[in-house]
Amino acid sequence: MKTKKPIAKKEEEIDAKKIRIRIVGIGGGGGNIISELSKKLKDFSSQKIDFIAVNTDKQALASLPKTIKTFPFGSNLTKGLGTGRNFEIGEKAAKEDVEKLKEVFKEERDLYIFVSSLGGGTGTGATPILTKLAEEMNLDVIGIFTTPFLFEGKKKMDAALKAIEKIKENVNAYMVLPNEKIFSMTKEEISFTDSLNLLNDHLSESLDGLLRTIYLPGLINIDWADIKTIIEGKNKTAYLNFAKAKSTNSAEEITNSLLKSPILKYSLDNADNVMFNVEAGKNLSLQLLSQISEKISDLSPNAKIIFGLTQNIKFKNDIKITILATNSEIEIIPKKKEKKKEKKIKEEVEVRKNALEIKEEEQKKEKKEDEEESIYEIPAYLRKK
Ligand SMILES: Nc1nc2c(ncn2[C@@H]2O[C@H](COP(=O)(O)OP(=O)(O)OP(=O)(O)O)[C@@H](O)[C@H]2O)c(=O)[nH]1
Ligand SMILES: [Mg+2]
Repeated sequence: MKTKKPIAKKEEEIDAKKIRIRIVGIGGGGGNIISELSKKLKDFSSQKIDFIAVNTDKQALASLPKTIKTFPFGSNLTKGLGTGRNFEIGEKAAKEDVEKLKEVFKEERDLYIFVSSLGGGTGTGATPILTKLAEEMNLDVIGIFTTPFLFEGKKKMDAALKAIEKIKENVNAYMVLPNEKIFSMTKEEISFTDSLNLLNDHLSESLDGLLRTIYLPGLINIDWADIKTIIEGKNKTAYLNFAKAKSTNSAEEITNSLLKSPILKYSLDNADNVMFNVEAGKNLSLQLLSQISEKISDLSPNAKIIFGLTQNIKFKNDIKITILATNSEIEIIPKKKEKKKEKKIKEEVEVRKNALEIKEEEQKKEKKEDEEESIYEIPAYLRKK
């Protein structure tokens, strides 16, 4: 009997590897993050992934690596100097230059990833205009946004939240990373810039995992159609995270670190699509793989689950797993630590009160039973045996 050649699968794979992605960083923070990412992804040709930074601040654009295309806008209004933290100016500048901004989408791409740090003037004002343009052109967009630290003030946070409200209708899926979460990423005192880099690095590693999943051929391959399935639709929340481990770690440890991102609180309970890809050396055991897969499936009972496996001989005993899940609740504004403590104390008081009430009720019940039992001649403790 002739064995059938898997021609169809091969063609699919080639197609998937041909897809082109543009990563757009908007404003200062967006530019910083994509600059970090471009360093991580330097092995991918610019034919596959290209980077473009959009800003009103020409000096900020000039400081970016040469691998990033720069796209200044709004010079009439801002003279190339930024918006001075004024998102109304950012919005106005984008609206005035809307025809020029369309050029960001002039070359055809299969997917756009928008990265913007909300709270300042340019990112907050211009991102909703850019996502609206993308929606009008029927483009697939994943949005990744950071929200400001709580100490930066309510005004900035409100502006960021308002922008998210405008943006989310116009993107397939969006992820919100609160800068406030950086506090839980380190115990040590850290400079402001280094702290931002902690988040930027983590996000870059996650995105690196996603893009490798798309581009590297897999033993169990995730193809472009799979990614499209995950991000199909509009206004979906997204959770993208990675975990690095050793093949000696337990499935429990690995899944826990995958599902507990330090920068994004998320639960898989109501997720509708979950894609995860395992990149590992030859030593990865089938048992570990199946246990991890089972745990993820158990946690997201209603989701369509897409699983991929990429072998990387350089990895030896290392494992990197990347997860992308859509449509579940995300925490956009994390509570301040003090608030958390306050809540915990309140809950403890609540529990204690309940325990006292229950104890009292039990005592009353026991007393009543004793009284009832006392009418029998045989002592209660003998009857209970
Ligand atoms: N995670 C992260 N957040 C950043 C970074 N840079 C700035 N931010 C945050 O993003 C908010 C907006 O700052 P920028 O991105 O510099 O502002 P912009 O969009 O360039 O706007 P203007 O400079 O006011 O025109 C800040 O309040 C910070 O909370 C970064 O590199 N990483
Ligand atoms: Mg700026």
